[in-house]
Amino acid sequence: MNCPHTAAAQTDPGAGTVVIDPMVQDLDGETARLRDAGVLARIDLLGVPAWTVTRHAEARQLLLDPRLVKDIDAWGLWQSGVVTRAWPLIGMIDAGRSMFTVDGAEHRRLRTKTSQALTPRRLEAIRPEIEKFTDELLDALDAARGEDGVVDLKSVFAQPLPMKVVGMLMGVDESQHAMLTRQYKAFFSMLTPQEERLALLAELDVFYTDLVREKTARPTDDLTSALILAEEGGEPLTEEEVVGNLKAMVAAGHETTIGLVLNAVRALLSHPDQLRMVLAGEAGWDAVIEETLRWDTPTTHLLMRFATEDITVGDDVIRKGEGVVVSYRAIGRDVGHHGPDADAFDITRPTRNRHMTFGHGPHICPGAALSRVEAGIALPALFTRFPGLRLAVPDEEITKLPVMTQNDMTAFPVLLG
Ligand code: STR
Repeated sequence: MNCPHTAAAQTDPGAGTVVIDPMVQDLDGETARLRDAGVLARIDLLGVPAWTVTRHAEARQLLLDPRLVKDIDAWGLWQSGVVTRAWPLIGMIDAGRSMFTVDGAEHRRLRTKTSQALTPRRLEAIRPEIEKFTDELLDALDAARGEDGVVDLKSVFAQPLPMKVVGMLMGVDESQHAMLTRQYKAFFSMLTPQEERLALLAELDVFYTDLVREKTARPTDDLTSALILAEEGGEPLTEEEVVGNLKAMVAAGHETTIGLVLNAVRALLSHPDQLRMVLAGEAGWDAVIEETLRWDTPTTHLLMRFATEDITVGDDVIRKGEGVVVSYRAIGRDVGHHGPDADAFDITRPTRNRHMTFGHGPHICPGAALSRVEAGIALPALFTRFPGLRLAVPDEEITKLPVMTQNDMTAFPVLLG
């Protein structure tokens, strides 16, 4: 395949390489192929080769291995100029200095305040506000019903809710939420031309830098202001570091939770016996949330880490300089970890809490508790308000967005009953 995204001509991906489809036409088929390709699989990401880890146990081990780092300068294909900013996935890796892109002691320095602000205990304080946003959006759903009774649960409910929550946390004004939603949609979509993607990332950098300067001049009680202020005796984060963390929080806090909420609703509507159990109080919403996280992960592939030394995994050797992706969807379907029926959605599954969807080790998702609170409020509120909720089209007609790393659908048309 001749790949237009890289400086050097690429050869055909070798036999055994799984080519990741940018159009996401058959996610389950692709997940099965990855699983069949082995513990470590070779993948092709728009002409760029990488390893991916597809099993729970080995992913756990690699996520604790300090020889794998986030620093893009450790990537051989980047050092040699084969991969450049012209590659459509570069924004997933070369995202500026933040807790998402550094390791070790520097990583702890960048991350501590954020993870402390997002503990279950601290989150109790914002629960009433999340409930209020949820109620308002349920009213909006009711009002947005078309003549045929159909309304898009994604654009009217699942998308604005996490944006409102992360916006409140980080101090991003409501007037900017629609702009951010539009920009991130274009950022993640593989249909967006790369020049456009780079331009929007530059615009977002200006937006976030302005916001950080504003909060530096007039601190408020949000997390962005807290990140700017120095710890007692500690060294403050630089402006670039605050901007990087802010970007990471908004992008992650909004995009991934959309998937969690919608995928849970979809799973319940297509497994009515399990929905009945939950509504009858025979199973908890937490079981729905954990099983959805395992079975239909919001993040399909997490890009990327780089080997600073040769790393042996089973019969394979990740060479120094090679890139490693973590394929969370395949890991959630690991039959060795979850049993032979790993492909089935089952909220009573004994291993439902033993998924790795939030990662593992030092970079484990700092927003995990927040997303659980959001989904734990949104899902019961939705089904309580609209007990007759159902899909307005056959489930097979729901399409995925052309996004390689996230598991996101185009729209989710429902009838509210
Ligand atoms: C998007 C672009 C950007 O400006 C900053 C970041 C850093 C955090 C990333 C985010 C990215 C993409 C989605 C990620 C998120 C962290 C968690 C989220 C990868 C690259 C997940 O999907 C798990």
